[in-house]
Amino acid sequence: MITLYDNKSTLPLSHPYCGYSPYVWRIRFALRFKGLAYRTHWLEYPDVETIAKSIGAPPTGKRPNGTVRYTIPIIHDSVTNKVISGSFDIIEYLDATYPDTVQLIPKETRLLQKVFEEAEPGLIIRHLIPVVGSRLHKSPLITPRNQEFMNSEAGRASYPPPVVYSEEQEKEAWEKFKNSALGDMAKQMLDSEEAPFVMGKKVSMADAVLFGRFACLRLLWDESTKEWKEMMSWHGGRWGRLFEAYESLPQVEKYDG
Ligand SMILES: N[C@@H](CCC(=O)N[C@@H](CS)C(=O)NCC(=O)O)C(=O)O
Repeated sequence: MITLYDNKSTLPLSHPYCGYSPYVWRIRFALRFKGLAYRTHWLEYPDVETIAKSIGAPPTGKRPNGTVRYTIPIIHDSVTNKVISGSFDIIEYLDATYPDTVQLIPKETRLLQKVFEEAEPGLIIRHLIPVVGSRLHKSPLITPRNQEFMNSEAGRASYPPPVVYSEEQEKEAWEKFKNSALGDMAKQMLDSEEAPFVMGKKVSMADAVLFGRFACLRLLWDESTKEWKEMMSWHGGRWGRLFEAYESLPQVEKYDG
């Protein structure tokens, strides 16, 4: 069985949306499409490095001060006894280890998938910062230890500083997120009810990247909110169809806390 290491919110551990890391959601997306069962090992940010080292997960980068940075997602696969970190590497590992499952990084598109993943901060995140900026840091859904991490220097590699934006700035940010970030992208994509994915009918890593970002927003704007409903209806409902494609698949998550 695969164990996925994820960061918890204050929601119950059995709640399907307890985790909110966009990068971990990429893996949940991949595992669901691949039909691979997994359980979650919940942690909080200050535990990531200790746990990563204890299970032999490699760091995924460096902090601005030059020290190594350990991140989630991490997976441990008990079948192969391998531990992998970094969302791209994890999905590539899953493709290679389970070749009969849906391949999210088809070899001939590897560079394109990688470039898309690396372009995401410029395409989406920069527009999202003022949208979530004020809310995220004070959300009661963030555990106190995670709040502390997010407000610390170490947290800067994962989170923007806790700037408070005016209502006007937030409104403008939503428009830019909708029209510049997602709208410009949607214009370049196939537009058909039967083809909800970046590559049309074929799901890939690029969809995991987009899905992950929306799934992270769902912590702040859950499905009952006007914001979520609007997001899912934007651009002909294509983001909604991406979620429907995921939700329509059998659950592979084992919620044992
Ligand atoms: N390139 C990594 C990035 C993962 C990442 O940034 N994870 C954040 C959580 S959203 C993290 O673990 N941050 C912990 C830290 O910076 O100490 C991936 O794709 O998996």
